[in-house]
Amino acid sequence: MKQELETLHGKALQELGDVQDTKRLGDWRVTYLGKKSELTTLSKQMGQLDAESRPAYGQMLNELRQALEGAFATTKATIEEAEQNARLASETIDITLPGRAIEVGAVHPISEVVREIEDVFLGMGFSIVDGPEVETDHYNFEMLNLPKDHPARDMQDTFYITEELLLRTHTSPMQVRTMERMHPHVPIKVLVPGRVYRRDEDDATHSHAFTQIEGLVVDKGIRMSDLKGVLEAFAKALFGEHQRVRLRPSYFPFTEPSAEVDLVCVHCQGSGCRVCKETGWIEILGSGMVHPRVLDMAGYDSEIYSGFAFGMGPERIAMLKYGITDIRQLYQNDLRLLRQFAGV
Ligand code: 2U9
Repeated sequence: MKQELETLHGKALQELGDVQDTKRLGDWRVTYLGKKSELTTLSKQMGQLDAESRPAYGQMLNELRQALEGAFATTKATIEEAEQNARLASETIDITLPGRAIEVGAVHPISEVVREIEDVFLGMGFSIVDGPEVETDHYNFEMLNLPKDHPARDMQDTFYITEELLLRTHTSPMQVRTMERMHPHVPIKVLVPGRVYRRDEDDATHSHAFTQIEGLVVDKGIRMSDLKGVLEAFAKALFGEHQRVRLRPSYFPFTEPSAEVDLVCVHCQGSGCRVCKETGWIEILGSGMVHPRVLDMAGYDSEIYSGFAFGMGPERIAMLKYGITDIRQLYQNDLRLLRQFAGV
């Protein structure tokens, strides 16, 4: 019997010596230490032995089990270490390789100009409001003194969605909505930036979708000199303290009187050049005193209240500031252009 156990011991150790991986190690354990192993079978058969030889045989079985379990644990540790080393070797990363650079975006020149303009007017106590790009004929035209048969509607070719719904042609409907919301309170001082749409052929200076910033001030006793003072402060903040503005008579249906606002040419400082067509001045704004009919329609009695309004195109200002000659460059998202504004 002792011989039998020694043979089993020898065979088990020899097989264990060939085991190289965890899977086969598990199989080995089942074979030599498992419930159906020879060793377990022999242990179960102990009862058939006579009482005298039982203790010695039992001890031999125990010793064999301990020896096999010890050998198993040692091999297990060796295999696991080898497997771990192999894994570490295959997963080695080269920490000296340079990383992939993160692309840093830039604020788009139009957004940059809009932000700068917003800052200037926030500094003068204006609030910023925005509103829907799909508007009603009522707010986009009727409330701005542009009834259906008004010839000035031709000035703004419109994208209609239905008879009554359209893409706003200016941000002015939002000023009307603001007056309706605020009435009868004063003062109103709002700035309305946003996208607007016109059925224009795109060319170097026109786009069917562009950005507008309009402003509105309503209070008792607002005069044309307030308009000029605010716009001159704006021009100085955006283009430098040396700036001056010049008002020229104009016409808008929603303002009376109306005025175009010119800046001293940012290119030649007024001496005359190609940019200003030798006039020394560049037009950057439209403006005027809010038409009494517009005030009355929105609920502000024009006998008591008055106001001024203005409108400008940030694309045009961005083109002047950055020397961009074709408005379409502002919409093409060409990274060669946009990258130049990183960090501005
Ligand atoms: C209300 C009353 C009056 C807004 C105004 C202009 C003059 C103007 C243009 C400038 C270049 C639009 O972007 S542009 O094409 N705008 O010249 N806009 S006054 O007047 C208003 C608006 C709302 C209730």
